[in-house]
Amino acid sequence: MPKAAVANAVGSPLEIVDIDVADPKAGEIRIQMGASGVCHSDLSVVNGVLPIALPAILGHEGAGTITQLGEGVDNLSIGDHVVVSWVPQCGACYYCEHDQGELCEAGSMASMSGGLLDMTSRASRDGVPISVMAASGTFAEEAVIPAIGAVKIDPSIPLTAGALIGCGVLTGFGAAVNTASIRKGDTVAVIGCGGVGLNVIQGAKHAGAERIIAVDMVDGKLQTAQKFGATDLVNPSTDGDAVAKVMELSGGRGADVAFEVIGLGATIEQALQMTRRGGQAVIVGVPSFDTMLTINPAMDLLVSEKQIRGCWYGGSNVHRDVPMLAGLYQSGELMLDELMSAQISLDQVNEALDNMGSGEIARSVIVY
Ligand code: PAD
Ligand code: ZN
Repeated sequence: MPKAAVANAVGSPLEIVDIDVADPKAGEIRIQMGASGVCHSDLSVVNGVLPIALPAILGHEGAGTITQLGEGVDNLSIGDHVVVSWVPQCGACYYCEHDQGELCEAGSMASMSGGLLDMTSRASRDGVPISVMAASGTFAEEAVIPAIGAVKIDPSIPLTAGALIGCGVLTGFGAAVNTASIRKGDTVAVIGCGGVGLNVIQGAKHAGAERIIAVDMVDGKLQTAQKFGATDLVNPSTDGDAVAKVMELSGGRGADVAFEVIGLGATIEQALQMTRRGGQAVIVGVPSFDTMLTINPAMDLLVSEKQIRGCWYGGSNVHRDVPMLAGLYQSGELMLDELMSAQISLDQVNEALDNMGSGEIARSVIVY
């Protein structure tokens, strides 16, 4: 029986249990999970910040090998290595056709439902169904997922690297390249330099940003940020107010684009304050659903012509962007191995969630 890490209740550690995984239905595939990253969004489910139906198998940043095909799946084969997309993307709905695959109609419904495209899960324990996080549930040795939520990668790419692409890299790199369309010479600020923020930094560097100001409370995170392309480092706990620092570093004008990659109201407001007139503040971090902001629409938006916008899954078309990112990794332009600060077993997932706040951990990756 495959093992999985299950959240039973908000605030409780994940329980490692044996599960049953039913056969894939039409349009679904079974995968043997190879690796799964541990993302802050997993911790947010445990904390109750991100509400999903419990009990649930967490994990949404995974890659694995196809072991079974449901009826009608003809674009994938048994043995293929695939990255799991936590928003399955159909390619045919209004959003997919308007280059907003991250908002795919069927995929978004599935992703929020705790199940697959028909909103039911294939996983169960002693006959009782268990939800899966984001149509994936990658904290499991085996999973059945929608075929449109799998993107084939070259088998020479380690599944650990493939897993990281599945959430942190698509989201962070995509926030810089797709959502903000960073231009050559831009000045960028990134508040929060964890697994996702580091990828905003490497995406900004790739897009040609000249100045990349990393903001984090942990010096270890800032040192890693520098390796990923940050040109200036700000630790508000020792260097003072982050907004003042970014204004100073940008000649008093502010950043062309400021990203919030933590998920706190206060730092989202800071991102808007440190954005230049006419620039963009991009929300990547997921705040609790009751967070409200104080924005002065006349000054903060109208007269200053600033934009504030959300970024879901890096504005990614996964069927286009996963192969692109895998190619950048193969050509040495995308740092993925460096993101993986610890390889762990499934049993160590609670420790990885606990360690998320420490300076050393960029991403812990479960290897199956
Ligand atoms: P992480 O825990 O690895 O990184 C968060 C970073 O923020 C850490 O380095 C902290 O030290 C730092 N930090 C915390 N508080 C502060 C503060 N007050 N000031 C400065 N720095 C601070 O998380 P992650 O990188 O895995 O995820 C970051 C967020 O992105 C989180 O909210 C997650 O849920 C969200 C996310 N969003 C999407 C999306 O589609 N928008 C996708 C994936 C993850
Ligand atoms: Zn994630």
